[in-house]
Amino acid sequence: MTALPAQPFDFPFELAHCALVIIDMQRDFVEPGGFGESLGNDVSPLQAIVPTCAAVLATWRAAGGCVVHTREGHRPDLSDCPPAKLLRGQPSLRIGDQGPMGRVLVIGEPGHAIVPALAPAPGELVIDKPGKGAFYGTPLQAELQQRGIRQLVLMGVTTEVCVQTTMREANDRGYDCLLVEDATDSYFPAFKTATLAMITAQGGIVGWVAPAAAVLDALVQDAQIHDAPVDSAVVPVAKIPG
Ligand code: TIU
Repeated sequence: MTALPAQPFDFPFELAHCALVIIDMQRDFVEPGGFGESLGNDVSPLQAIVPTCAAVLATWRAAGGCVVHTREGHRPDLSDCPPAKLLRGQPSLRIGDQGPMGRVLVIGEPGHAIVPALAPAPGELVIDKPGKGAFYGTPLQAELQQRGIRQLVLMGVTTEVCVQTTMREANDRGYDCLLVEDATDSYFPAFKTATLAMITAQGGIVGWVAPAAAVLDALVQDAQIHDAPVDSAVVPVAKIPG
């Protein structure tokens, strides 16, 4: 066990039982012309976290940890999209409409893909989810159980929507969760700030929060404990761009 410095107190990190869960880093949320922009949002702040997510992902892979990617999206016939979600609000493009990156939030369309810098590697788990939480309507819990996972380190977007929903779902299923604070973002800065505060309040009622640098340090320490050196020539330890 490695004590990972975090709020509200150290996170008892065990790589062998911990999955890195990257939530919905899809072109539809992060790039212009997708679902996020169709809702009236400026997507540029979300693009800014990609290098930090990539640094944590590269080190996690080098350490041999379990990696999970999630993608929010729906079947082409939209049969898994409840009317309440389809008809919500007044977006310029609705789910399933044709946009510049194909049909919005539809599985297999260009906009549904994870951004190239964070593309899943062979053997990594990719969870397609119809809702905000990564456990609802997906095999995620069974896959984590098979791998002996008890802890989740989370990154991705958006902080107060799909990331926080997934953390709360994970809480109720018994997982300890840590959110990497500089590897998540919201279209609303105040909502990100509030979410980080909500997670750590009341003695970590939802979980822990820590910067990417602390996660990178913990990965190196875990590798030393288990005599599995992480190659510092390859791994950008504590060198997070931007
Ligand atoms: N992935 C995710 O957070 N889905 C959203 O729809 N987020 C918004 O903030 N709209």
